[in-house]
Amino acid sequence: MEDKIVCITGASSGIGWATAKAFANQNARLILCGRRKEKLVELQKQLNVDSIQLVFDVRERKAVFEAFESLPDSWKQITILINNAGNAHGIDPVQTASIDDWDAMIDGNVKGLMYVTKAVLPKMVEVKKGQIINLGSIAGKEVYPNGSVYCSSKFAVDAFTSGLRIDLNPYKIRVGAIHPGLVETEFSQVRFKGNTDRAEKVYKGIEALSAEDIADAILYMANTPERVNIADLVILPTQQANAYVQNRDS
Ligand code: NDP
Ligand code: 8X3
Repeated sequence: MEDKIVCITGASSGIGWATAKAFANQNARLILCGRRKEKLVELQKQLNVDSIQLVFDVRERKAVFEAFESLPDSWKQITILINNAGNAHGIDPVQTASIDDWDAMIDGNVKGLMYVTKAVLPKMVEVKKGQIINLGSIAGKEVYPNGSVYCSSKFAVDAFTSGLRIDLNPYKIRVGAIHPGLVETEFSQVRFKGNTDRAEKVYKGIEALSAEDIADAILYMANTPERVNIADLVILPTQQANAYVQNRDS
């Protein structure tokens, strides 16, 4: 990975953070993105590789493009883009859910991922080389109760990934997605707006996946020979059968 520039959105926490560490262990050069600059600084201190940070909100279209334009020339040719930034906000039936939560999920998980892709793509297309790995979810394969809009956002990531793979086929750019089940990160803290009791219940009685489990899989996708494109990877905890069937220890 020494000659590779890997851009990770949502590097300030969870899966993105673990992925940055996994790629750093392989000596990749890293572009670390997120809104919380202090977290990115903390991460950079733990990495022994050349890295740079881009602080922006993926929902802010102008900020996304300005961020990538601001990269020094020696960082502009991104080899691997990991579109990981995203979150769930709330878990409610449509009739009572908050529209602000919907906006946060659709604008961040869907439009934000598209903006970042659009900002990074021209250089990949120019050299006919690159790889894009999107973070979908089991929630983008099956809908679960009270998750209609988060699930919609991840179904959109799945569809966008498939479409992008078709569009980029002439350019030999690899496009794939990874769809985890329950991963224990800050995800549920964000979903339940800091209500730790509700967040902890999500992982009670189940050995959830770790962020490192997903980082390992992302690294695997990136390390396959260039003739190989892992297009779609669903990863569940052993105690989870699908988006809504789980075998919890009592
Ligand atoms: P975390 O909450 O731990 O991390 C989310 C990351 O996304 C943070 O680094 C956050 O950075 C960034 N982010 C969120 N919103 C924005 C935004 N508007 N602009 C820029 N960055 C943003 O959650 P996970 O690591 O678990 O989630 C990572 C991805 O994995 C998400 O796309 C999520 O949907 C997906 N996923 C998670 C699963 C789980 O069970 N945890 C399962 C399946 C998929 P900051 O706040 O600094 O901006
Ligand atoms: C995160 C997994 O099941 O909480 O995408 O939606 S789930």
